[in-house]
Amino acid sequence: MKCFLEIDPAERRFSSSKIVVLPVPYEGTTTYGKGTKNGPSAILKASQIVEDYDIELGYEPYKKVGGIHTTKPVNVSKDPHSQIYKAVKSVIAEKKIPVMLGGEHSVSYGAVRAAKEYYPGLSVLQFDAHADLRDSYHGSQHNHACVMRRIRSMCPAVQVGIRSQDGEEAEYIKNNDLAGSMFYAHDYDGSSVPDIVNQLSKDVYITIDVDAFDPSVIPATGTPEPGGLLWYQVLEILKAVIAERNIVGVDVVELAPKPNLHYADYTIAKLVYKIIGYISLKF
Ligand SMILES: [Mn+2]
Repeated sequence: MKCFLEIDPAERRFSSSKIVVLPVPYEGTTTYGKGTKNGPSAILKASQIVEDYDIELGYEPYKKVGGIHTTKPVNVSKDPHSQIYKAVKSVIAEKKIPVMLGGEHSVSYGAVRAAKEYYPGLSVLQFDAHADLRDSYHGSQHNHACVMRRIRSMCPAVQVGIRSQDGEEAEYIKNNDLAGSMFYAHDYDGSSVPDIVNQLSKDVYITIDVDAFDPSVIPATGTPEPGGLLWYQVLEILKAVIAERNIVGVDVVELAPKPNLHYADYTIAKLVYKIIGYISLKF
């Protein structure tokens, strides 16, 4: 597997890099289209042609964060959730920011668990088409459709771009008074950005299921839903949140690369670098 961006090996050292990219090729419970285990390698490959220089920021973000280190793929062949937890914890323990590339969405659980240990006041910002608030699905509490239910049992969350949930999830939202933290796609516009920021605590973990994007932006995902967010809408939210909160970890999950649709892989590689760019504004 390649490293993130085509940069000099000296710019990829763990010791100096504030950003550590972790490929997590885990796919255990996908529901519909398959292939998210191939997400990390496709994103890393596409990152080779992402321009190092960011026009919006006017510099090369990787230089400002001391370089970007990419780890070996996390071994998820056995006990994936604890392997992910350990890998993310080892990065946070060094005061670096983990940027995890999935893999299916259930990978976020171990990462948030690790982050919460170091940042007890943690909150989570989720971009997703799906509420992911089922208690269990297809017999597993660690199905990708349950990840936000698991995360909400650990810390508060704000959910953006949602346009698919079932009746049980609707009940859960109602019974737990969570409606104010759900930003549904059908009535989303930019005026929601300050409200999203204000609902997040000081330390924030960001999880991005790429199906939050409209399928015209990202068609390569296992469970696509029409009516999603567009590129600049997502960037606007990310920029505001990253400027006003302390980002302690990030993941981008559920890309399922498809032949002849390499623009989707590239878009996610670029998204990851935009996030690193917004984080670099604080260095
Ligand atoms: Mn989803």
